[in-house]
Amino acid sequence: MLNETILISGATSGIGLSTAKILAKPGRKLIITGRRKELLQSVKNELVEKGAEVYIAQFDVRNKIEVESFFEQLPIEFQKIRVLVNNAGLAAGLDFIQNGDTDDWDQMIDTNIKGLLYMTRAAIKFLENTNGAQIVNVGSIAGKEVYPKGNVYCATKHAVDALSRAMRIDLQEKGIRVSSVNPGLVETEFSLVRFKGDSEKANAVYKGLEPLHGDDIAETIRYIVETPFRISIADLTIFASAQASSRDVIRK
Ligand code: NDP
Ligand code: 8X3
Repeated sequence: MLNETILISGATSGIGLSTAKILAKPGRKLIITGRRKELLQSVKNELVEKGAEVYIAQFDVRNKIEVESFFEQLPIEFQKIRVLVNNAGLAAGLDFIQNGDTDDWDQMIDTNIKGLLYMTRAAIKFLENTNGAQIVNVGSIAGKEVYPKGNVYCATKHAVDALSRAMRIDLQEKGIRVSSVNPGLVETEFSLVRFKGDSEKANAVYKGLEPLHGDDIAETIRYIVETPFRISIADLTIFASAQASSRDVIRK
């Protein structure tokens, strides 16, 4: 659609960054968010080179006030949002429940569940005035299954799964389609963040297999976003070929 606006949370790296790059084209307006301002500025430059109009917003999705003031301050030309991609999220730590760090739990719950809720609630006012509106929630295979030491991260992604299904029902009358995209292993900054900068542990997650790339998930999101209005893609799970479930991964 010409002149449409797409809002992507967490576009400074990984899946969100790939999605922004793949969706960038002339006639499209992109709003990209994240906490790292310098990265947002450099991503904007790249997207503008591809012909998109871009608005960057630095804020923390955990902060309700910051989320609300971001939406209040949106320039008029970026207010006709057709698509919200709820992508910002993270895992913090990988520990048995009895050893879990409660600060890690707070961070995951506040980002993956509450942040997604704040973004969604505030965005609906804009989406409901736009034809063909869509919300794409980035869930995870961790929202469909659980695995050892994944406890709280898995719980947050199960919540995203439940919220996607609930939103699809609640927003049906407003004509807002809701899709859920659930990746398996994707090599991004995800594991580096989970292991707090320990690159050895992070690299081990993807050792001996070819994981998904951010672009693979971005292409799936592009497919959803560009699908005709009569179609509602409810739920997609995407694995690397070496993965068949959270716990069935073949490594060479
Ligand atoms: P990355 O760490 O590469 O990207 C995460 C993005 O989220 C960054 O842009 C980061 O921006 C943003 N973000 C994190 N916390 C906040 C916050 N509090 N406020 C605003 N932005 C935030 O990881 P991925 O690209 O892999 O992760 C994207 C999504 O995909 C997440 O929801 C993740 O759970 C999900 N996922 C990832 C999988 C994987 O294997 N990689 C598999 C399944 C799902 P900044 O740091 O600038 O704030
Ligand atoms: C990220 C994928 O399997 O590490 O959501 O939980 S996994």
